[in-house]
Amino acid sequence: MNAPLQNDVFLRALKRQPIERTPVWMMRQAGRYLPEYRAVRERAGSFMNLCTTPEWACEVTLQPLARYRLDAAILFSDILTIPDAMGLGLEFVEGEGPQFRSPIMSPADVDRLGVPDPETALRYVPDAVRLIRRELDGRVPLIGFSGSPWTLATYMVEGRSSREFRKIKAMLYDAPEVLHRLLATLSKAVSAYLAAQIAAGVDAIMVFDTWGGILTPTQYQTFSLPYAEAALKGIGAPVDERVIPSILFTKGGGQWLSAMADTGYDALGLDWTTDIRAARSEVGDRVALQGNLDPQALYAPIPALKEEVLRIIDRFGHGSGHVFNLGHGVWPDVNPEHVGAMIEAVHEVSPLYHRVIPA
Ligand code: 1CP
Repeated sequence: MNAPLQNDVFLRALKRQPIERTPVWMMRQAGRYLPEYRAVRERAGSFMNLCTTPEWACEVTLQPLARYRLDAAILFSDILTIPDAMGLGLEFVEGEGPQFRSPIMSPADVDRLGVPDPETALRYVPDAVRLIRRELDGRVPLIGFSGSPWTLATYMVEGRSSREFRKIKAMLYDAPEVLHRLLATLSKAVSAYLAAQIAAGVDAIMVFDTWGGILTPTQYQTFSLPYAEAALKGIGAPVDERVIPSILFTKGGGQWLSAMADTGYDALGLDWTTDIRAARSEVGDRVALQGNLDPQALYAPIPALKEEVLRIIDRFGHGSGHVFNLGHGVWPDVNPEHVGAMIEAVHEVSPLYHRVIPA
């Protein structure tokens, strides 16, 4: 059993229920900008050791909470655990990012893929969730996550990080039916993976569609959005009937917010290129919004940084339905003091935007 939550302002904001201030957390909040993360990473020897050892994953998940007044913790893991469990062989090469030993090269490779059982092949993930939940002891909610089927497919077909996405685009144009088969398998894998994280105790889930924004509008509606929707629908209701809010983040997805708002997710993540006021008027009361400080604003002098924080809170405007975050992950060379100043600024200015205005 999870301890009752002492701070549920994040969950209430996702459900657009009344709150007294805007909640704040940060994408990649556990990571290389923190010296204490780099120290544990060094001891673990590799990034994958960190992810696959629940005690280490737990330790780094909790690190940013010891420093900052954050309103949520996010499971320390990676989106590429699913393709790894499908047998692609994930490696993190120093300075080069993730790579697969056996990427998808042919239709036969797609047809060989199975849906990994999260309690066996990915056991370390629900194990980490259970441990983190115990150690958090109800302080703040824990976010579980997955990559979207489309974003996972890009890594599996490219075999590594990419700028041009030549291989996955070639598959999209030359063999769309093969890509659809891959995405269908991935959406089942994502559903099972998220369901296992929920059963292990996460309080909310987020789907990262980091590369949805490289698609044309028609391609996005064909290859990304329907599979992100299917992944959510496939989770099913948790056995204990808890309500688990969900967030969909498409980097570069600002022009598709209305379609995204009709998929069943409770909230949409915004990158920094979208005006949050325009986004709010577009989605209306269908979903909450999360974001969207330019990650580079963390390099600015603190007064300029605080001004940006205030500008975003002010442009969202009065009332619930906003979770403050960056528009993408924090960069590794950011000064941790600036992260602290950003979080404190949200605590300082946001209560004004949640006062009940007398009729
Ligand atoms: O050496 C190291 O310490 C590795 C750096 C690192 C970290 C800290 C990687 C490799 N992954 C992570 C953790 C991580 N990744 C989290 C942890 C929780 C948190 O604090 O937020 C999460 C949620 C992710 C998700 C993730 N991994 C995404 C989606 C979000 C996003 O940033 O767009 C993606 C695309 C990845 C792939 C990945 N893993 C790691 C790197 C460097 C990358 C990006 C590669 C690329 O740019 O293509």
